[in-house]
Amino acid sequence: MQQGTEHLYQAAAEALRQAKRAVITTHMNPDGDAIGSVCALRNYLLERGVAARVLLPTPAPENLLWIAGAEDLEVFDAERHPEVIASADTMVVLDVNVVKRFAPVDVKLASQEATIIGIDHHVQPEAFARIQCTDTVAPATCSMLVDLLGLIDPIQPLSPAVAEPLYTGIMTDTGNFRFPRTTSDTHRKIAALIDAGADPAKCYELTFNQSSVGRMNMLGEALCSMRTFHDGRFCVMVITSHDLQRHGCTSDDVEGFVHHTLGIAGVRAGVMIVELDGVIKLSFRSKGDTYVRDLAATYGGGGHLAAAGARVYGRSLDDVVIDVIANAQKLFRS
Ligand SMILES: [Mn+2]
Repeated sequence: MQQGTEHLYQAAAEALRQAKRAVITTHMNPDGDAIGSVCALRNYLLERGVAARVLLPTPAPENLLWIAGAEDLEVFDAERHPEVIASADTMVVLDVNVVKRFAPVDVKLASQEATIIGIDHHVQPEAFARIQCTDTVAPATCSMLVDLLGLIDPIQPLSPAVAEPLYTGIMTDTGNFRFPRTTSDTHRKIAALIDAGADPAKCYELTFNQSSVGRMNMLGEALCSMRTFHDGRFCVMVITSHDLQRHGCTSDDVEGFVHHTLGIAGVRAGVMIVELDGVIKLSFRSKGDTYVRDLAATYGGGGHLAAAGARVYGRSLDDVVIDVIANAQKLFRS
């Protein structure tokens, strides 16, 4: 955990020790760290006799539905769920720093007495939680949860139903243990999770080796679209709505393709530009001392320093592509 934040983890641990009814949520379009963290905490709390429910802003992707507890994930329903939140004594918001990214789930629906806990590794969290644990160098929210669960009960080992979702969250958020925030501490946590019953081969197989032929063909097309700019330092991948349609793919299917932009020698930053119905989705990645978060912010988006995104409405694909290439120039000024 980040220095000076121990008391926050202690406070969160104490609140979760007292919890009787908990609601857990995470960001829209949840990834492996989001689903891993909500399932792990849900399973952990259920094992301790807490009535824990997960309410998601949008559904979990298919390739994560194998995770223990995913069968009970619920997508927020404005009719039934405000009551569930209002009757909870504890609400935990995982892997998200911005209120609008977990709407329509809303901390304002919670009772005055409820304790709102935020646990996240994104920068600059909005002030929605009473207890906010932030660790911007943590490789995953799941790795923060390993610390937190160890504080709640230092004696009892984690069950496989808790260890495996945590393993999966760290595996996915570190790009299979290769992103810069992967440290010896990460690997020590991973070792402990394997000892507690997480199966690495199973977690990889069920999460990643689940493509359709259409998705693989789409990947081929996306790779062929790649071009470099700014002396080979910026790589652009473009996916049109026509491409998606032709291969029977949705925007979920191209999730993660962007990391291939960084696979070209000399490239320091890349973008995947996806044309969807009425919106253009931008996913930025960078490495070394090149950071793309500010570039994403110029399009109203955000995220991590080296992994950020944005959505652009009401502009044509060509227009956005030209604009992004021009704006990316500033990444290489210095
Ligand atoms: Mn995460």
